[in-house]
Amino acid sequence: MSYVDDVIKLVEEKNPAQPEFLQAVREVLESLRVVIEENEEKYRKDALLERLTMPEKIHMFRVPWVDDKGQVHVNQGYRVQFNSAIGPYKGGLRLHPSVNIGIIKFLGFEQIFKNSLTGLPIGGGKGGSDFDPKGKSDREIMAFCQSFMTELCKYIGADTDVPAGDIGTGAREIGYMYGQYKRITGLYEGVLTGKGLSYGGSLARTEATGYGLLYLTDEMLKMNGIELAGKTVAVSGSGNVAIYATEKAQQLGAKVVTVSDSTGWIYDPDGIDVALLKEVKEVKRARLTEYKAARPGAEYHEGKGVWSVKVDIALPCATQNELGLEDAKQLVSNGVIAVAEGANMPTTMEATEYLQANGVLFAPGKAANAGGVATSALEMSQNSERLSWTFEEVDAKLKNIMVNICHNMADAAKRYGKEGNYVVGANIAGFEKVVDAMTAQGIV
Ligand code: NDP
Ligand code: 2IT
Repeated sequence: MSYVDDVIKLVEEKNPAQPEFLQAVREVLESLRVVIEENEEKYRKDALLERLTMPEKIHMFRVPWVDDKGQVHVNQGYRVQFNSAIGPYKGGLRLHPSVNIGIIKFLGFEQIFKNSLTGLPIGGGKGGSDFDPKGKSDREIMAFCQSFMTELCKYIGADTDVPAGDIGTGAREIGYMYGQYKRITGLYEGVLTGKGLSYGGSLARTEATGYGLLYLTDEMLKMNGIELAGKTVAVSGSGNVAIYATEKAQQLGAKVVTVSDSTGWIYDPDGIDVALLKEVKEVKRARLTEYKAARPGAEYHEGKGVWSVKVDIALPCATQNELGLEDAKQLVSNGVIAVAEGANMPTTMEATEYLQANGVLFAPGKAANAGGVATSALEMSQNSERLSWTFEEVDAKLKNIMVNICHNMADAAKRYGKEGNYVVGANIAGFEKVVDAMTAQGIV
């Protein structure tokens, strides 16, 4: 068997109950086949892929906290420090009841290549907890965050591991965690990104993932002779990534007609009202039914359905595996031109293959949503030099990074005879730098 097949089999045997992790490993290794085969003997001897698919360290810990009624709850905390070949571990913290070790490992594995693609010196990591922030009071959120950080602080630091936000972790949670880190360690350092502007946060970090997604999408369309302005767009999700993807798409002249959350979705034929969406989601932390209540021209539907709307561009920005084969078929039959992933692995492998086989431009998450972590790395730079840059400066750097990623993934695909296959291109471009650094640093 080939080395790639051997390692996929090994990872399957060792991680049988981690379907998302296996999915991510298969997707990456399958697409790296062309590169691995060129150096098969050397990589096998160095156990390169065995090392790449095994986290350097995994921390798992108990997170006890007390609710407003005095009841004690216990959650599981995680930090997976996957790969530090090119820089300190970097990646978000997900707070969602679905979180388990397999999901954190999939996210940490993706993060290695994504962070490499940014061109900035950051390794791959991810963490989080099965804590559910929904319906909790501010005090309960603070109690959880303080307890979580009381353990996590032992493993992180500005030069070792720098967590940030992800699903369920936004500015409020980062604030509580930062306060606790500082209280325990006495260090005022850039140990978390996504911080508030008054205590070391970067301008444009809030917007970065969504804006970056549109900068890359715009560039990918341009490379293929297509204009973004005037296009109709479906966005899923209504959190941080979805909101700022919608905002930038509309600034660039496209019309976003859908958003969703875990209970339902909105179809707004006049274009999503971003100010209203922010009010509902960022301020009130309410359901999308409130958006509909304030916007009579919009429709609200229970359950799933954003991919059934006829659009030119689809931007999945909610969660993993939210766009399956049937959705892909519907999008193609409605004439979709491009799909770009704002979320991590939102498209199943079958759906991705179907879209690509039908000529749809497809930008994988590790390239398309890299603007968030790239701007986190810019926040780290600003913290190190104890300065803050203007919004325009950060936004210009972000745009430049996304345009570079777009060309790098296209060029890498071309180099290996897979022109237009940006999944292969992004994986190769991300992999090359990590492998180079791992090889140079010896067997560690
Ligand atoms: P948020 O928590 O701000 O928003 C998540 C959105 O997705 C909400 O609308 C949420 O609905 C919906 N959602 C989450 N889980 C599910 C689910 N299981 N089923 C249906 N809907 C769901 O998170 P972000 O916007 O930060 O993250 C969205 C995606 O983008 C994730 O995949 C994340 O890993 C990825 N990402 C985030 C980055 C960042 O900088 N924040 C950077 C790069 C990638 P509800 O509120 O009802 O749960
Ligand atoms: O998936 C991701 O890239 C993030 N959640 C952002 C990570 C970061 O460190 O900003």
